[in-house]
Amino acid sequence: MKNLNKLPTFANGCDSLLSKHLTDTVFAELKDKHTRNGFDLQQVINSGLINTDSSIGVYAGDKASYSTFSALFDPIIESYHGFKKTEQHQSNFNPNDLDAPNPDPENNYIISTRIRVARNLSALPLGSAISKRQRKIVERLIVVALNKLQGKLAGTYFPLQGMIEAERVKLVADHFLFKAGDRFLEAAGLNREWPEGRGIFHNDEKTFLVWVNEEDQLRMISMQMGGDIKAVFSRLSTAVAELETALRFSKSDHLGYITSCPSNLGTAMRASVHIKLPRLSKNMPEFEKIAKQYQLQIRGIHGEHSESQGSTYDISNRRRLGVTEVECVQVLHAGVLALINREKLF
Ligand code: ADP
Ligand code: ILO
Repeated sequence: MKNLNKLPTFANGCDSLLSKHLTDTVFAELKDKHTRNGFDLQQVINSGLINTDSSIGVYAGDKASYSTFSALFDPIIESYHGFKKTEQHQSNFNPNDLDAPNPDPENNYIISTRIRVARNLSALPLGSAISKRQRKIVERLIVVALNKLQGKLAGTYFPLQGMIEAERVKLVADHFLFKAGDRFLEAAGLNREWPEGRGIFHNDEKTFLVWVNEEDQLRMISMQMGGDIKAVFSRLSTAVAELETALRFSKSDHLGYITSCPSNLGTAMRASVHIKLPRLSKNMPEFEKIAKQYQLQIRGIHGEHSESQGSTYDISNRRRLGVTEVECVQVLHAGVLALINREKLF
């Protein structure tokens, strides 16, 4: 891609972290830089330039993007996660340290719980800068590792290419599979040669799933109906530890696990519940106030950038870097309890 020659302007109303942090000085410092994989500033910011409704607007093409373009990534990372460039990320994925009894044992509010982490292989570029050949290698390495899983985690890999369309649509509608054609990923170069090299692995019960070569090379997902957050966390912790024995994931002491989007750095964990809040959701300012207090994000039930349906929302931890895996989930648990308690008072 060609380097930019002047500071891009952002449409009125554009509120992305990119538009806030791409100042004249930062632009001048970065405009001629690129990583060893040839990833340049145009590629870092293209998604945010095209999609002016982006909340973040940047993607990394490789681990080196975070250092080469640190003048832009560091302030974005600090704004999103409240994590300073002098800090070190800490991890704790031990379920014994999680205190999370089911906040809704009678199943009145929580429909389902899902926790995912993103990972990328350390030897290869991230999806925005990867070649078609390298993407196939990534898929092969991951499938070999997945095929070694045993017991309840054992399952089958289904490549996207050749999948029956009705089956794909059903997997998406049932919240198991990623959507096709995401415009944010498209502009970031993450959809090149779609659907080649992409696919989904899942066990028979569809409680453990792995997305291959979507925004990140792996999205490992544990999910089940109801609000047993600890069971979901424990399953994911076991699965990730097993896969980590077979695959070398990209990480750094400072940023934790390396991901395509800076919002996913660190734990790369998004822990969510689908929750019905018919009364509280009629009072959005109060709903949003409680979510903000617990640093939770509110999404629609068909994922990011989707609308809610029938007063059911996707509630998840917003911060992923500078907090441990246990803390991400502890925050979700506390926030969900607070939301349920408020809903009961109406
Ligand atoms: P990500 O979790 O990777 O950030 P999305 O927000 O796009 O991605 O969500 C991916 C899919 O996971 C969507 O179909 C969404 O509805 C589903 N999902 C998220 N949280 C839950 C949940 N708690 N229960 C069931 N499905 C969920
Ligand atoms: N690039 C999009 C999405 C950012 C956060 N979400 C994900 C899936 N990485 C934006 O800036 O709104």
